[in-house]
Amino acid sequence: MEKSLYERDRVGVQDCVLLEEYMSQDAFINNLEKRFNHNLIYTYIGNVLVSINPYKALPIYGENDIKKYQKTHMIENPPHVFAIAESAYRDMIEENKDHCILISGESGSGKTEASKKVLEYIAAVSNQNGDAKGVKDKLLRLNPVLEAFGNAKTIRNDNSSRFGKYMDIEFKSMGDPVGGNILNYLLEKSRVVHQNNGERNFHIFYQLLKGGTDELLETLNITRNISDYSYLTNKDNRIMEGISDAEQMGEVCQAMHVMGISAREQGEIMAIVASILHLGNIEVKETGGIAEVCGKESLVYAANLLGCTEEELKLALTQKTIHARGESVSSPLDKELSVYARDALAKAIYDRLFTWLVTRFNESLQNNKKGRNKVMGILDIYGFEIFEVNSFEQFCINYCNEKLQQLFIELTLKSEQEEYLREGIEWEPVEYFNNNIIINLIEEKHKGIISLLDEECLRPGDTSDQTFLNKLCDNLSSHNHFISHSKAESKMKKILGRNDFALVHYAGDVIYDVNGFLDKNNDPLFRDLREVMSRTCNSITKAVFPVSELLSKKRPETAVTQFKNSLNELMNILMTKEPSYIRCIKPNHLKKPGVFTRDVVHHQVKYLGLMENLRVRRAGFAYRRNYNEFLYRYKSLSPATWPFYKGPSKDGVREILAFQSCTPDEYRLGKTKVFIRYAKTLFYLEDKFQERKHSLATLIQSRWRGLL
Ligand code: AOV
Ligand code: MG
Repeated sequence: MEKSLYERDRVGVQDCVLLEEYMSQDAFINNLEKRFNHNLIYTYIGNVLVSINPYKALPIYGENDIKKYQKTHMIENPPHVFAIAESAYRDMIEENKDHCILISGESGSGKTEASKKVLEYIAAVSNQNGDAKGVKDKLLRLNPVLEAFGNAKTIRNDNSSRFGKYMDIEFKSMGDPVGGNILNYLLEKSRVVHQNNGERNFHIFYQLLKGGTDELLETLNITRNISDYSYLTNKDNRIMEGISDAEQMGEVCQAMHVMGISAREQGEIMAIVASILHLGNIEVKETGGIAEVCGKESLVYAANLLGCTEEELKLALTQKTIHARGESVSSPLDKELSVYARDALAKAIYDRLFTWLVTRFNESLQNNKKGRNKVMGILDIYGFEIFEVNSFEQFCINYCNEKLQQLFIELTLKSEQEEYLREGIEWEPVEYFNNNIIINLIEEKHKGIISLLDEECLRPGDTSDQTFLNKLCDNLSSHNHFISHSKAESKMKKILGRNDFALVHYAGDVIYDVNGFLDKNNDPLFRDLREVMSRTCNSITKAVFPVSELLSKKRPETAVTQFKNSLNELMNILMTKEPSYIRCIKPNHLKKPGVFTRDVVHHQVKYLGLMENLRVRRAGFAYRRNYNEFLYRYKSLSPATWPFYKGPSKDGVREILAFQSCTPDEYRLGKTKVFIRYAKTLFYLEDKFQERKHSLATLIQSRWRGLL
């Protein structure tokens, strides 16, 4: 049990509910810092794990560490992501409940790494006899492929997830994994054609150029030279420290093989990736307002790889056909529209390829044997982010983080209140910032930002990003969490441009540039291009651009509405499961080990609501423990319970507390648990226990000596 309680002065307390000055934010951060300086990156707030990114490999994830946590209770070992995984896993098997592990924190704080550790742990401790090896192998191989296609270097994180991921692992009643399913959310596909300075395109492009065999590159007509491709250039920084794109390529191909993707399909996938690079190199010039493709080489290569004719692709890129009353009329595009069409095609192909991969993985992980299985979900999404210029993508990402924060608040408050009610202990209400107000600002029907954006996208007539911004300002200016240029105070006014609006998010103020909002939300892909793609010989592009889509008369939902609906579905899924939380914190903005910048941590502690979390968790009581467990540890502290005790454990606990002269103010006895109000009471009991243990040991030793 709490071995390191004694080390509290040197390395801090492992559960912040035991901090004597638990109300003070400084004490809380001091504790995190103390622990971080000793490479203790994990700390609890009750059953919530706080994890601080060490930015260096720590020797705490080995086989022995896994063994240490296996079949143990959370309180028996120091805080660890393995303890959270173990507790969720055991509870799922023993209590027969679905679980989910919710990982949150800002970009670069360690969510994806934590999710991988959870998976590794589960794979290591489940089905040790081996007949689920196939499923486990697949679960472990998923990440390299998903990351290759869905992660990229941003200025916040060298391996930033540019999509949201929720993964369910399905278990048989004995705890053997039998299948899985992934839900993916909104890939940031604009990255395919444009990246900001210091950032990269998705990893797979570099992996292919650096790690593909000579033969493959020759077949795809691509070089190893990154600067040959316009979709990969214009950036300052293309090299990533410590990551070898070439080596990763091997791992990705092997993983695809394990996932059941055939060599032929892998060839088609790489053909698509290469075709996008060629598409980016197609140049368009304009004569008399009419676009014309120049430099045919890239066009030919792209058409070949996708499996259409060069002529078909060229026409689709330079003209637009309107079908009406059985007739079709084609009109030429100008240069701007033609380049737009080219980029839209590149983004659409990549995005659909990504979804195709996820679908294939799900087929490969599908459990065909039906029965009542339990699932454990792991949620790892893109974290809250603020860049110099924030666009539609950041709006969606930050909105998603608001939703998760809301879920966290609702569920932690609810479960604490329920526990108090269940135990018959009086509940002392805790003030909590409820971010519902921001969610309403975004989601509310008719008046929320999403509704206004959709309205502007669907409204016929002269609409633009600017008319959308005007609409926002007209409707929302009085809202406390919305700031328009005209409403901004002078300091903010300077930085808030005429194209901007700002939202006061739970995690900070973010200025959004409306440029591109309408287009990204409408996400149009000209019909001519969709038609060509539906006729391609590459079986993947053919499958992901189905003819049925062309026949459908229904207007597809806008991007933001699709996202909103899928997030709400996700919230419903999560609400039905027993949640565990990992709250990730970034110690500095430099991506450096050993640097703990208080301001940076302070900000995250504040917006993650960790202090409120702590207060809720304590709600007046620093510590709570099941009667049996409490009695087991402290029974030597009262003659009524030592050495033998046979009565009800609640009475035993009462005896111990009375014998140790604890006053009624210091504790409450619930139905199944004892609640201790002050950490000092617990520390007092602990010290007494240690003294007693020591004197008992000495006594036993001297008896032995006497016998000899
Ligand atoms: P994120 O998932 O929270 O960001 P990551 O999990 O990708 O962040 O972590 C960022 C980087 O920090 C990793 O690539 C590692 O180099 C390092 N790191 C994180 N956790 C650990 C750990 N436990 N031990 C060692 N290094 C670690 V984003 O995906 O950007 O929101 O969208
Ligand atoms: Mg991530």
